[in-house]
Amino acid sequence: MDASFKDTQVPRKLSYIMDNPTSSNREILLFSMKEEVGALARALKIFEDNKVNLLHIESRSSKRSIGDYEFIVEIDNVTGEPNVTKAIEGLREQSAYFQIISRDHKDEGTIPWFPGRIQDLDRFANQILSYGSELDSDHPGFTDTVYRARRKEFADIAFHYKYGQPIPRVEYTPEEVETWGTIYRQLTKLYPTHACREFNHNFPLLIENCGYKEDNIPQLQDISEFLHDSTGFTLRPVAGLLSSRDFLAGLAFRVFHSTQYIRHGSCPLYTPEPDICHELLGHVPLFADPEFAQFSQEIGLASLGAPDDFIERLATCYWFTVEYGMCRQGGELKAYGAGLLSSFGELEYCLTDKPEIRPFEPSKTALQKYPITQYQPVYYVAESFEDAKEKMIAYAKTIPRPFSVRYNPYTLNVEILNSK
Ligand code: HBI
Ligand code: NLE
Ligand code: FE
Repeated sequence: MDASFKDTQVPRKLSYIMDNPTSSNREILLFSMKEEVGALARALKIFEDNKVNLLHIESRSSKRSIGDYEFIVEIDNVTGEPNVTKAIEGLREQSAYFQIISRDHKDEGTIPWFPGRIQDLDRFANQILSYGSELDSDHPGFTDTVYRARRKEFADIAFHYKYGQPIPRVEYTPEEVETWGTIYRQLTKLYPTHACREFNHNFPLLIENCGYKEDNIPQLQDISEFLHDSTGFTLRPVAGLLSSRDFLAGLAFRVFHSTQYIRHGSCPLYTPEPDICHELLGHVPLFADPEFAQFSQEIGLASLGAPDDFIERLATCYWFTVEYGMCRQGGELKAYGAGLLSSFGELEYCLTDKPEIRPFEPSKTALQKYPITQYQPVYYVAESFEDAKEKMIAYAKTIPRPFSVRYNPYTLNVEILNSK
């Protein structure tokens, strides 16, 4: 009864305004019943009686309660539809164990919705917090109408993108290539001394295989294919900033949401916003490293269904590792965070004696406050990616979740395990 094939046939709203995320919402119900003849049929009857559309159903024997059977049912919850509430209440009464997974998770006890299949990431596209054609008044591109129109073109690519499609190629203008060139020229001078070993190993491969050079902005599709061959990571175009929850969820599937536009040419050496220079020069060389890829995926997996306060802590760990991480190699400090590797200004600054340096320790790092529009006053140092990964896995175990998750690399699905 897996109706997932139907999903692709449903016309999707392509709105630029944040869709009301609760107007029509898939919800997952996890419940258990005594193993006896007709148990599931009775449960399903409740949905039928209340005319609730089922999208997917799975069953298995329960590990929580021996002899019980556990069901995972995905429903189409149309908010304000009293039948759905009635069905849920009816089912709750009949089940030994009952749990709701929903985008709308203000109720205590409801687990925040998360993608279970890689295709589910298509649902993030119109949930962005801000995007290019609506720039803030202090953005250097605010009064530049040409720049704003260009940002809208890029936003449109991302809004229309669906999983499995090749990422549309873009012809960058001479001014855009010029901005890239300025950044590329400056940064490549610093990489040999300032970037970590893994970065300097992969960077030449990107020059060889993906068209990294001063006078060419590489194409996301070529890089996505390169990363897929190296670590299974792929790129998805994104119009602007996603919520931390959505952004981190992508990492669970080894998917990195990448911007495609370039920063405004007036201040090339530092911008607080991600742009193509940041993604390609900062992030991509590290996602081609197997240990780093696994580390990143662990943060993603830890985030699935986590409560809001833990999402914030995981986002902070992400910030001080993937974005602004430093590491010790051969007794010297090196940068591996993308925000450092894409900013000439901050890459130079991070190795001076101005910032404070502390060891990466997720339970402490997760609580650190940080500025987003200026150089970081504090950096955290990882001993190695493997060590950082082990620490993240241990930290993830402290997140309150009534289930654990496992990524299945064959089906590209996340499986919900009923034992913690
Ligand atoms: N969204 N598109 C995009 N790119 C990012 O780098 C990004 C994001 N949302 C949140 C975020 N980064 C981080 O600051 C953490 O909150 C995960
Ligand atoms: N400050 C970085 C840069 O200028 O490339 C971008 C950081 C994005 C989080
Ligand atoms: Fe980034």
